[in-house]
Amino acid sequence: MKLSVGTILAYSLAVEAHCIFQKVSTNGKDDGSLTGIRAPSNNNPVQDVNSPNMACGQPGSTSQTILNIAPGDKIGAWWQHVIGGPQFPNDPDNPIAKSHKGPVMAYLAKVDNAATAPSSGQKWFKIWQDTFDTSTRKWGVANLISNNGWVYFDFPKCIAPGQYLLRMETLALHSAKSQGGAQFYQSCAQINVSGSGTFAPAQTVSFPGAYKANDPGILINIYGKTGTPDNDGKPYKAPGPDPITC
Ligand SMILES: *[C@@H]1O[C@H](CO)[C@@H](O)[C@H](O)[C@H]1NC(C)=O
Ligand SMILES: [Cu+2]
Repeated sequence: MKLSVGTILAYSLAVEAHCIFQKVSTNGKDDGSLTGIRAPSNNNPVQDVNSPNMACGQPGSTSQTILNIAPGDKIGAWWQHVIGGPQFPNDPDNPIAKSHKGPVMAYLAKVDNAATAPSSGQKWFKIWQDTFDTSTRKWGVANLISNNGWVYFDFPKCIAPGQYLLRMETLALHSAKSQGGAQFYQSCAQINVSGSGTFAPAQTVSFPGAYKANDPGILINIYGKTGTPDNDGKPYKAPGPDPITC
């Protein structure tokens, strides 16, 4: 059989093993699929750091729900291969293909109304990240995979009450050695924070804008001397600002 280039392309796209952030849990309570989430409807990554989709992913699902969060809550963010979970039973690429290595990050932007605020034009600050452990040579994504797609972090105690967009990002670096090869997977959750925190970020970033295509955490060959994706055990600096400290 003679395969056309188009056929081969369609096939290789179909077997790509990407992922989507699509659900939140709060202190172990599952908030429900796509509830309070703006998620892309397909799992294709954003690869242009200047795309408006760097904020909350390609436009897809919308929700009227705003999730209530208290400072100090244990937040879970759930990533799966496609919306709903695995693409098919025993999907080996759920929650994401094991080839995908890189950091997982969380950002917040203060908004007046989390259900209606635009994804673009917001002022973001980073609240958490799981990047690369030089001692175990494990990437943040590896922790996501071993937890069936869940990443957990404590919502910072100092965050001031009000509504925010919570931007969750997985950055896959397996093809990042050429410019434009890094894969960005992000969606946003719409949240309402209670309590009496007073944190006001001294600096914020924009999406797009925060990242440059040649940032050392984006244009990077993570394959060490032995050809394994372990960054040769060297420290890795994720793109964007450092997470806030309360
Ligand atoms: C946000 O949380 C505050 C404090 O718990 C609450 O009074 C308010 O009704 C909440 N707003 C929304 C939109 O859920
Ligand atoms: Cu992928």
